[in-house]
Amino acid sequence: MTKSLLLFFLGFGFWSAAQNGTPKDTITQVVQFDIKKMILGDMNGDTIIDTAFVKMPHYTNEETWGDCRGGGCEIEISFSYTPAKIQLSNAVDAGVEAIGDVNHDGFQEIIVVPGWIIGCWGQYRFYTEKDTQWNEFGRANRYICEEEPYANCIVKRTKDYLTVEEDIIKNGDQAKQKKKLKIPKK
Ligand SMILES: [Ca+2]
Ligand SMILES: [Ca+2]
Repeated sequence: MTKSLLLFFLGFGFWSAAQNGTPKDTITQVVQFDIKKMILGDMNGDTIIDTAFVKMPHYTNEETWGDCRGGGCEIEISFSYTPAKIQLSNAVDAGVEAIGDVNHDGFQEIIVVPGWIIGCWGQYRFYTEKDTQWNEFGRANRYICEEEPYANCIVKRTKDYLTVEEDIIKNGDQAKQKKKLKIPKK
């Protein structure tokens, strides 16, 4: 058994065990979970539901947030249907959501949202997969403490562009601002 596969099974054990209890807060979750499983729907059109696995670091100890074991606070996201992976640095958690087949190549695009220990301002990062590699094609600044589908940020879809809404601070108040992301060619 390879090391990463072993880690996966260990992580899945922690994840399963944690499902039986009730995690009190996100800090507890990060410490307990090695791997978070996220159901994405059918990503590649083969009618099989696909899954993302978010491998999250452990803290060196619970008193020192921001210090992660094994070097840095890094996330690796792997998928059930493709060998392509996404690596994020300066993150201790991440969310993944499918947003439909934006460029009509038969595979859904995704939004990935890296999470840090504290703070409500984050980024939605848009990815498309080509030749078993994930490529980022845009970002939107978002207030991430409100739980909502990531796809809510997309206000318009055309053949060439996604129009997304960013959260900004304007004259001291939270406001929205539109941004156009060019859709990558298939
Ligand atoms: Ca599938
Ligand atoms: Ca696509």
